[in-house]
This record gives sequence, structure tokens and C-alpha cells, in this order.
Amino acid sequence: MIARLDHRLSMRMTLLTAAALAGFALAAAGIARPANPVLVAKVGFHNAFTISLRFPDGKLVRTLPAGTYSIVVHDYSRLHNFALGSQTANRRIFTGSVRGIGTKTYTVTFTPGSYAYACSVHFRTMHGSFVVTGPSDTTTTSTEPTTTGG
Ligand SMILES: [Cu+2]
Repeated sequence: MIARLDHRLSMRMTLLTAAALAGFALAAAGIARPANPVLVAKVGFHNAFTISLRFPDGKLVRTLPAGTYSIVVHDYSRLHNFALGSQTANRRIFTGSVRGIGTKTYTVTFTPGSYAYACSVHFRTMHGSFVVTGPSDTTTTSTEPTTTGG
């Protein structure tokens, strides 16, 4: 009889602990993922040869404070894509699919420098650029793994 009670008690304890842990995990996830400012990229609406990167209020991105952003890319056309790169680092950041359409969100940490975006196929006519400003010694965090050496 006592053993059975003990068993029930320990079961209840286990459930409570699991609930507490789940709550903790949720809280930790909430802390680890603050909402980043959003930038909206659009390319090829109605198959037009248009490309843009705008703030949520519709203003074209020309200068941007350094930091981590969520870039929501709307690719409307199977003729075009949206690719982003750093001119300062001579590095491609991401490249969307030309044939693909739909919406994808990329998390990007920008450090100061010059950046450009374009459609890979029609980069001569479909392109834009902006400058990221801020102190170059700013410590930024990134969700991407960092490589050392090599
Ligand atoms: Cu294109």
C-alpha cells in the first residue's frame, strides 16, 4: 500500500518536472529568438523585370544600420530570382532559385559595407545596392556557424 502511494507520488513528481522543463524550454526559446527587423524583397511581379528591397513601410533600402535582419523574399516569377551579396567582402550571401517561386525568409547579419542584390539572369538591368552603416568594431551575433583559421 505504501509502495503504491510512493509510486503514484513519484509519477506525479515526474509529470510536474516534465511540465516545468517544457515551460523552461519555451521560455529559453523565447529569449534566444528576439524578432529581427524585417526587410521585404520582391522580384518579377507579373513577370516584370523588376526587383526591390524595401523596409516594411515601403521605403527602398539605401542605407541600413548594421545588425541582424529577416529578409522576406517574394519571388513571383519563374524567369527571375533574388540574389544578395556583399561588395565589400566580395561574397554571395544567398541566391534564390530562378525557376522557383514563392516566399522564403533569410536571416542575415550585416556588418558595415556595400551590398548589392540582383536577378542572377538579368543582373545588368535588375539590380540594386545599399550601404550598411555603423561602427566597424560592433560585436554582432550570427546564427551562422563561424569558421576560424584556414
Ligand atoms: Cu531576371
